[in-house]
Amino acid sequence: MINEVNGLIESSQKIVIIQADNPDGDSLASALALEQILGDLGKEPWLYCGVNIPTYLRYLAGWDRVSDELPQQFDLSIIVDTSSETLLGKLAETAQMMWLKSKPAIVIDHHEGDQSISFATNSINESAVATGELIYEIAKQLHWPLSHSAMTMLATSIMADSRGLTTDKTSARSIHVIAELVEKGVSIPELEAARRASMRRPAELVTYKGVLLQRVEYLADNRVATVTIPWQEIEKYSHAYNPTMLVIEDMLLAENARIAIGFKQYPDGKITAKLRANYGSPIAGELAAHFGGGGHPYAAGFKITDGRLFSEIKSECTKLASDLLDKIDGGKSDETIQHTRAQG
Ligand SMILES: [Mn+2]
Repeated sequence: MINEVNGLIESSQKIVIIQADNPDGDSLASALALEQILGDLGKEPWLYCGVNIPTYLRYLAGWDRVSDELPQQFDLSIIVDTSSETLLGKLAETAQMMWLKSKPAIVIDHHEGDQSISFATNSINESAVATGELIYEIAKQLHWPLSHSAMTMLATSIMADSRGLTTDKTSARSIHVIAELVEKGVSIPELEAARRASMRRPAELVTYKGVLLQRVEYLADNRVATVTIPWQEIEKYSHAYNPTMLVIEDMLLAENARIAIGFKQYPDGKITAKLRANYGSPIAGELAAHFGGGGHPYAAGFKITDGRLFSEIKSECTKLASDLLDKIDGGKSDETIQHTRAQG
């Protein structure tokens, strides 16, 4: 497998590196690491992603080289950090998918499971905490050159998906890879300082966060935290930051809090909700699905456009959350826990 991958890369000149339509720290840093490596191998890499790179990732140098179009001509594609064709929807919409399928495609991904990309020529899909961990090991096996910036990106990708080496998928191997990267000169404090600097916000947002926190309600024995954001505030602050995201993690810090729900009310009657659950309370996906939305056990969302009253939606949502939590606590959690695996 690895030799076939090597052969494909050796015989190609222009190589497109593809991220799915849900770019994150792992996919972007992995793509940027590969871009470096392929460039150092004398190839012409091209970065593609169907959607805009989220602002919180724009501290990673090179994000602005990611294009939402495939180049006119290329020899090979490398799809990173996904094995789901549905996450390549933008290519399908724009008919560029035909173009992609007409060339060999390599998948490098760490979401092992039943999904696969049907047109992939080769797939390296192994358990790892991040795609960057796999790329590091491939690079070692194939003796690819690893410049300082490539190694920095690989470490960034691993630290992102492992949330600083703390998630359950973080293995001894992940820590070994980080240790080797540090030995070779990567500075973890530097990565962290860069990430934190990117999180600084205008002062008015910090003040507004305080206003939102005062508005948080703890319901159903303090297990369900809710906050509601009216249109005037969406209009005023959304360009700078998503109001819900300012407080949703803090809402989950209260004792007994199990799930946090951020509602937004729009002038046309539309209501949206963002849901985050604490570890051990994987009900977010099921709760969102009840309202026609979706997501993962710990992070999900929904949108209501049928004109139902907000007060109704809120009380139904709180009640169902409480019921789902009771069900988990009662040990009848089998159905609740079975959800699509998070694309981390
Ligand atoms: Mn990943």
